[in-house]
Order: sequence, then C-alpha cells, then structure tokens
Amino acid sequence: MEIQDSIKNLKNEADKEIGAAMDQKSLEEIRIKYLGKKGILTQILHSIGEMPQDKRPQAGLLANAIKGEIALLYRKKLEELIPGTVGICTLTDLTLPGRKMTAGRFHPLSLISDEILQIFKRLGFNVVDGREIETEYYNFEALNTPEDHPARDLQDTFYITRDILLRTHTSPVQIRVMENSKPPIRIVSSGKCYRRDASDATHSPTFHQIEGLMVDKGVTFAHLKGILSSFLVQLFGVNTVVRFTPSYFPFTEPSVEVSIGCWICKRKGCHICGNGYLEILGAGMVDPNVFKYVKYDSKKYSGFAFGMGIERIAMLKYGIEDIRLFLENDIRFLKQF
Ligand code: 2NM
Repeated sequence: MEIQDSIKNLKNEADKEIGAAMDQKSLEEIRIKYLGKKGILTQILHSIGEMPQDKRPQAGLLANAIKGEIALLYRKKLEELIPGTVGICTLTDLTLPGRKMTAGRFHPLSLISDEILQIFKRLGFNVVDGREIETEYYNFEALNTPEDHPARDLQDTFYITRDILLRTHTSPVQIRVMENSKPPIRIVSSGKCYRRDASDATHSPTFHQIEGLMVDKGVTFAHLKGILSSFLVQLFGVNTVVRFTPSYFPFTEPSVEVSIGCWICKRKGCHICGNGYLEILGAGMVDPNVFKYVKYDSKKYSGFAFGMGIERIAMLKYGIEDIRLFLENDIRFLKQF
C-alpha cells in the first residue's frame, strides 16, 4: 500500500476510536497513540526523511494535515465529554483573514445641527435643552396659540392625554427659560419635534428644529435682521442673498419669513426653489401676549425669536431629495457625509 493511503486510513481509524471513547481517560490514550511524542503520526513524520526525495513534500503535507484533523477531532470530543475544557478559542482558525473594521461617523442632521449651533454660539447665544414630552400649556397656550387655532387641531398633534403631548416645535424650551430667568436672554435650542403628518418626500412625523430667542432692553427688528443675516451668510457663504418677507405666527408680531437667493439657478427660478428663493427660517418680534405668560414687562423688554427645520436645510445643503432617508439608517446613505 502506498504511504498516502495508509495515512488516510489512519485518520479513519482515529475517527472511529475517538468517536467510541466513553471517558477522558480512554480519549487521552487515543491521543497518546496518534499524536503523542512516540505516537503513530510522529513516527510517520520522522520516517518521511527516509522516503525517496520526490515523494517527501507531498507525504509531509498530507501527514501534517491529517495530524491537524485528528487533533481537531480530539478537541471536539474532549469538549463533548467535559464542556468548557477546550473553549471556542482553541477551535478558532487563526489563519482566516480578519474582519474589516469600519469607522462610524456623524449623522447628517447632527452635522448640520452642530454647525448651526456653533454659529449662534459665536454670536453670543447659549445652547439649552428641553423635553420632548410637553404640556398643552407650554406647547400652545403660553405661545399665544388660542384653543381654536388650526395648529391645535387633533390632526396635527400627537396627544398622550388631554393635556400631555409630543412637542410640535421647540418653542416650549424658550417659554421655560423665560419663566426661570430674567433678561438679558440669548439662547438657541435644537431637538426632535413631532407632528401628525403623513410622510412623503418632504414630510415626516418626526423632524428636527432649531429655535432661538433674544430678549433684552431695546431689542429691535434691526437686531433680528442683523443676527439672522449674519447667520445665513456664515452657513451658506459670503455671496448669499437674504430676503425678509411678511408672514404670520401666533407668537410673534410682526412676523417674517427669511429666504435666501437660490444658488442653483441664481434666482431665476428652478425645480428646487420655484420662484428663485429658498425659505430657510421663520422669525419675528416676540408678541407681548407671550411676555405676559412668562411675567416679563413688555414696556421694559422686547425680543425676537426664530425657528428653522433642520431636515430642509440639510436637504438643500447636501442635495438630498427625500426626507425619509434621514430615518432609514441605510448605510449607503449615511456613508456619504
Ligand atoms: C418660529 C418662528 C417665529 C419662536 C417664538 C418663540 C417664543 F417662545 F419666544 F415665543 N420661540 N420660537 C418662533 C418665532 C419660532 O419658528 C418658525
């Protein structure tokens, strides 16, 4: 019989014997018989030196491979007889290539939010946080949103009870800050908001806002224009055209919509902007009724407030066409930022 065949037979025999071993002692005897210092495989490996030159490499490879296979069978059986003695590590094939590690990165909404907050920090604003579960009072009433206002409609708000709801904007944070501190106030806050909207390419029931508030003696509409123009130029670049147009919010009077000239069509009008301008912010002078709720004297103090949707800004800056991508956690999307 060729040496090759006898080596292969050896494996079958060892396999049978190991399979039949009933305890650790008999298994150990089998190990010594095949794998021990004077065992069969050791002898075969020694005898390879006496074989014809051209047969040596192949026989050596085969004998070593069979030795490894028998050692594996032995370890598996030992683990079967006394669980825990071998452990997973010793059965690991250390020659396998490693798994590729990938670095994590920030979500595009976090990147935009951080960038915006950083600009306001440089302008002297403090960053504050609030709660996502709010009361009807802080989300609506103290913001001068009367009971019959369309924004109060059950259609638009997730109510938990009659009084408790998921905030529909971050404005309750500003109310709580005014309740707890005196002017001068310069704050911004960023966070998740909720509205009962059906989701499509531009609407999501969960979205993110950044809102800000400045209150002091002698704050005017000129401060609003100056701060918000400076902010937009820092965010969108020195050549940004800023436009203020009249608008309406229950909590500000007068109110404005702040837009920037569309940089894609150079204000000619395109499928992104429509009329040459992109709406970025809502803003206005805080309504005296809001000051009444937080017990500020509106003869002494005035202020402006503003709010913006983070998804919309991220979509414009990065050219994202569907808002739903932000929440899908598709790695192919997230990898691009
Ligand atoms: C906006 C637009 C205009 C706003 C007002 C207030 C508060 F609490 F001071 F009254 N916070 N945020 C505000 C004003 C928000 O978002 C489009």
